[in-house]
Amino acid sequence: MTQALFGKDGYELWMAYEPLHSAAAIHYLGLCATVTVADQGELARSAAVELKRALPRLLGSRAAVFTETDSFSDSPGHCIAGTYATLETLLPEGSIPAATRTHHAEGYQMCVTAKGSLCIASASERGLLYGVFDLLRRMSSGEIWVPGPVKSEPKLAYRMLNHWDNLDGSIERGYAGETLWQWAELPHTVDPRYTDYARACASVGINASVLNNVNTQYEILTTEYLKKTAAIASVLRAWGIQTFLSVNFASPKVLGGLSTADPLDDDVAAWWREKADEIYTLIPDFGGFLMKADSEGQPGPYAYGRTHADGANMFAKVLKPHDGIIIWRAFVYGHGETDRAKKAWADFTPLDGTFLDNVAVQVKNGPIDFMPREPAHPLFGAMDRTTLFMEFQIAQEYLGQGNHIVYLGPMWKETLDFDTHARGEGSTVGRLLSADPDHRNFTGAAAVSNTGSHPTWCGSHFHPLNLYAFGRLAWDYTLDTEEIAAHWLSQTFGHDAAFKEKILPMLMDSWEACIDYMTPLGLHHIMKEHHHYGPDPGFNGGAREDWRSTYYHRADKAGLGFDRTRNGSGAVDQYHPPVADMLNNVDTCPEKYLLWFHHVPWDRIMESGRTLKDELVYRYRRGVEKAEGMVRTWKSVQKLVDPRRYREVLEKLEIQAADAQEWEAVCTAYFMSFANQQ
Ligand code: GCW
Repeated sequence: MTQALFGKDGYELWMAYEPLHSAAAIHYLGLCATVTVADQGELARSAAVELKRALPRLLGSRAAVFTETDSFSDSPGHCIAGTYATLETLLPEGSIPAATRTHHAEGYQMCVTAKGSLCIASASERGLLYGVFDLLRRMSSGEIWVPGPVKSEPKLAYRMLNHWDNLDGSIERGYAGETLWQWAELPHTVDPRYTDYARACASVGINASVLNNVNTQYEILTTEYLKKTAAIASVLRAWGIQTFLSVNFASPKVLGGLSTADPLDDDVAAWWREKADEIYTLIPDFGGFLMKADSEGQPGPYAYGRTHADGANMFAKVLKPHDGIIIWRAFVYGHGETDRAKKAWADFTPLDGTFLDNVAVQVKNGPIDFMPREPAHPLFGAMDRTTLFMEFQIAQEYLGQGNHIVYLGPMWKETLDFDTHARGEGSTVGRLLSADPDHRNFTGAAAVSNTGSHPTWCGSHFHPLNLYAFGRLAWDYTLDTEEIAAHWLSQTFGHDAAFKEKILPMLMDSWEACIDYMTPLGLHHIMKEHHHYGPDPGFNGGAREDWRSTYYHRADKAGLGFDRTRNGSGAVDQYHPPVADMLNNVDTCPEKYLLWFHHVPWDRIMESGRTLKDELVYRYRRGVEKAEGMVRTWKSVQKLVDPRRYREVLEKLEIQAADAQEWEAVCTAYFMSFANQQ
């Protein structure tokens, strides 16, 4: 029914390039009445394609005219985009201001030449592509940019999406339809949607994509599937995206017929070498492998008495001659640990310094599992001699999935700004991640994607914001999350100031709202079993203790929360001393993490002056009120958005508000049944 409503289906994401209002259009026509893309390579061609698509839409009938380099004239009103090497052959020496010049392989500068042309200059064609997208972002967000010198370089080298897509088309923790990858028809039919996927990624600086689930299917490494993968990789390559695969540790046994997958066995290494050679013949710029080993039933080196480093290093050696990398996940838990939050640190810190230099250990943002709020993972700052990549989750497995509108930028920022004190004050996770002490340009962040075949790509008209924000923050974690959301809003919904005034604050508050109605004050993992949607704080069954809600909240008549202090599990001491001391003390532990680290008496007086018991009730109520407020806010902008998007978003917000009520009802009834025993 909603399909029949007039309006956008969301397919174009933030790249609809709506006509600019006349002042902005005139302004930008004055900067790029004619456009020249000076380089000829594949990435420069993509940049030109995007400009040719965007400029006529943005600037209307007087759209910019494209010229060839031989007719390019360096003068005001012209825009030239090119690599330094090419520009030096076209422009007189000294034309490009040196001050903002970048030598970074992916960086770019935007400047005005001595004669007045707007210039997007870069060390590589990939930088050129990012520079072009920067200009288009400024234009399409309605910003009247007065060309001052801009220099931009990514703070992280690998900015990756991890798809948890299965070969049967389903997506683990996917809430936006089936996979984008049409395996059955590949490699013969190459869906044009791959190009649009790649454009969207490139537009926010994403440069790597792991196509398949970390819970793998072996078939991905068969020649048949490698050819299909190669066809996707060819599309992604044109937009600067390197293709990676998740592989199964036991592949040499299952696919290769060997009797073992022991990483120290010569035949096993030889099998992987041969497989890598095959892959690189088909995909010369293949990025490498992502590995989930000895985690949640996936095979790994432990079966052979080997360590994660033994496993990772075997792959590192196999991939090294091809310049590939192995990304080894640190998401391990269970067996021999009383507190799940402690397991990854316990298993991985002893291995620091033993990983080869093309191994990255990929660590989730927090020590449990993509909860609505977690303290930063204690591995950040604990492995000085190992490259750590960040793993975020864009798919909102535990945050209302495809239904709740929750802007995750502020959540990721909180982790990136978390001060580990690893190298003294100011050792934030963001700084540690982006530190590149030996100049190997080997840093990175990944995020579990929320994309699928849904018309909006991500599940609703607002879910793409999180994909966008991940790319922007992976490029530069110091960016302001409000500004990121503001740009996205204008690019997606247009430039109406009244709309933005209402919706931007709604988005900025949406994460705290979700925490309030789901897991306030440091509560975590009290969702329903398996699918993780909806509340089930009383859940006490199932296969494993550390999948039970009661394991995490420990409610009893004395109080609430998991004691991870030195009197409890001792997890606090996995952090550096000033942080550990701060978290260990109930009076200095931030309230947002209180029940994560402490078992707190129900009558404890909180910062608000309320008891814990009353504060909990208050927070759940506040969350519901915020969710209901989001519905009202959205209704107030009805006239400012097309009917289709208005209706489809309203439907989601109504689900969110109803779910918030359920969370409040279930959780307060459950927790009060303990508090009231006092
Ligand atoms: O969050 C949990 C998910 C699993 C996932 C696992 C992981 C891919 O519930 O579905 O498996 O994390 O990160 O490996």
